[in-house]
Amino acid sequence: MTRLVLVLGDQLSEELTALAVADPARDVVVMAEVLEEGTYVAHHPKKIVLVLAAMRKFAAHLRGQGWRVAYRRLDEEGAESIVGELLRRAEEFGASEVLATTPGEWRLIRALQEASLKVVLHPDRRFIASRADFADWAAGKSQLRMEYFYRLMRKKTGILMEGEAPVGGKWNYDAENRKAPPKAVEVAGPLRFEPDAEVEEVLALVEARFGKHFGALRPFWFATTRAQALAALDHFIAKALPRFGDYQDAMMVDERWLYHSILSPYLNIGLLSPLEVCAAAEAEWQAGRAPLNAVEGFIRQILGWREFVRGIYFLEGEDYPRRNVLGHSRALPPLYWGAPTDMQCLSQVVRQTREEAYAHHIQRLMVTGNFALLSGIDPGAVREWYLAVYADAFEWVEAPNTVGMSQFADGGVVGSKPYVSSGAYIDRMSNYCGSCAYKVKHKTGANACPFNLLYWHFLDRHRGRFERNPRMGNMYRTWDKMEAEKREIILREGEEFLKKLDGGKRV
Ligand code: FAD
Ligand code: DLZ
Ligand code: SF4
Repeated sequence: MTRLVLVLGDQLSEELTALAVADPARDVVVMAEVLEEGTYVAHHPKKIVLVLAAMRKFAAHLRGQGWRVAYRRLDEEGAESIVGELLRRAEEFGASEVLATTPGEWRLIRALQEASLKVVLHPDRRFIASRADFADWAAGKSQLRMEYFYRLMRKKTGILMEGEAPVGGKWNYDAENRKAPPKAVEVAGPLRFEPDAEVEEVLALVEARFGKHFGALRPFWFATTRAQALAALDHFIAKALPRFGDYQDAMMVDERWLYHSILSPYLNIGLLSPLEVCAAAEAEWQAGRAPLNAVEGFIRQILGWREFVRGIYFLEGEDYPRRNVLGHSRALPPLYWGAPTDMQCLSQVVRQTREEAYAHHIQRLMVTGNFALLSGIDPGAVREWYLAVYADAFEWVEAPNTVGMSQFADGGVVGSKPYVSSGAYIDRMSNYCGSCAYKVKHKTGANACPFNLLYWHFLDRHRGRFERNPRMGNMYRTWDKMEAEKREIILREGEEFLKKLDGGKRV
């Protein structure tokens, strides 16, 4: 009997488990563009185009390989949910069983498990650590730290290893990866691809259906095939990787890419595999064309962080994305949706997010994330924002980064302390402050950088939770040493700033 083989929009890989266990002579691949996946959050239009265009091209690729593919385009007759489409196709093909690769989101896993159809979920093997590997590693540990998991992944893959030891004698070269912004950036960013007729068709469709979502649709230049994604990988490895390490944390006015790879959208929808990306970077070091600090720093993000956060997402369970241990409840201010702001750092990051569906890690963590955490914004609203606005955002990777790393809403599962800073950190790592209406060196007063006020406001209001954290004791000692009058002014001005934010006023 015919079986259906489900391939989701972020499962565009030939080595997908559901394809491996299916039989092209007997089974039908089901792929479906559905309204529900485009609107469960209001995804950035560029992200929707990326997913739909890459889905269409992957379907053609599978047909070329001999698969029968039942593909539903959004403007064709059909159901508006994945499960609805499966039911419709089951009837059409007289199928009663679905082979699926476990989705990267609890929402969809539950929908498939609850469908009135037999759905067999196979593990997603496109990761270096399986869910079971991660659970075994985590068992019995009171604290899970990325660094130790990363070492295990290095040993498992043999990447940057000499026998049992790390090459160069150190596991981690992070200390060499924190340079302030360079004078100029020598790479013109990622490889861009002119939309072909098929992408143009999707652009028109997305404009008509999702035109009101936050984000600029054009210019659209993402890779939409594996061949293009491989070309983007080669471009990054040759042009930007050697300097990736040095400037990994730097931020610059009107410089969107610096030496970052912009490969996460391709990794996350399956056009590239994590291991091939790491191997390409390692080969560049072996050939003497990229230094170890850059290559190790880059590989750590993928072999370490990417695998670690996925492990956390599945280990922690379905409620994880909704955690809120700090009890934050403030509404997300309109500036996150592009309302004008005088804060240059936020203005730069939000503008770039709107135009490119991209911001690099430190922009997400130390600008938009830091501001939301210091201001006490509801982490649920923050999570929805990140899930909507970035082309690489899928819940398994987005939630631990947002709820955990950025908002500390998980109480310390991902990070041992909250990532908070005053304006001084942003000033050190960027050139934003020089052109800001606020003064980063002012601690109080009308022009004081809001991060300077909110930083102490945050520490003060969460004293009970963080005072005894060994990594935060210094901060409290500095606060306590300040004159009482100054502390009072900071707290009062911080409060006034938050009132302004709540009132929807420009900040
Ligand atoms: P590079 O700087 O070139 O890094 C190389 C690769 O490492 C990335 O492509 C990515 O695959 C991986 N990587 C780096 N950091 C992380 C990380 N913390 N977690 C997982 N993988 C990582 N990444 C996503 O892929 N999807 C998300 O939805 C997402 N949401 C985030 C939300 C917040 C609040 C924060 C702080 C980070 C988030 N990240 C997310 C992690 C990181 O910001 C992006 O992976 C990175 O900016 C992607 O750009 P890039 O490809 O140029 O990365
Ligand atoms: C993100 C996305 C969008 C916008 N649209 C679709 C779609 O129409 N069909 C589909 O199969 N997948 C889509 N996706 C990706 C899914 O949302 C993703 O597979 C789940 O969130 C699980 O990670
Ligand atoms: Fe951001 Fe403050 Fe610097 Fe302005 S002064 S760019 S608000 S950190």
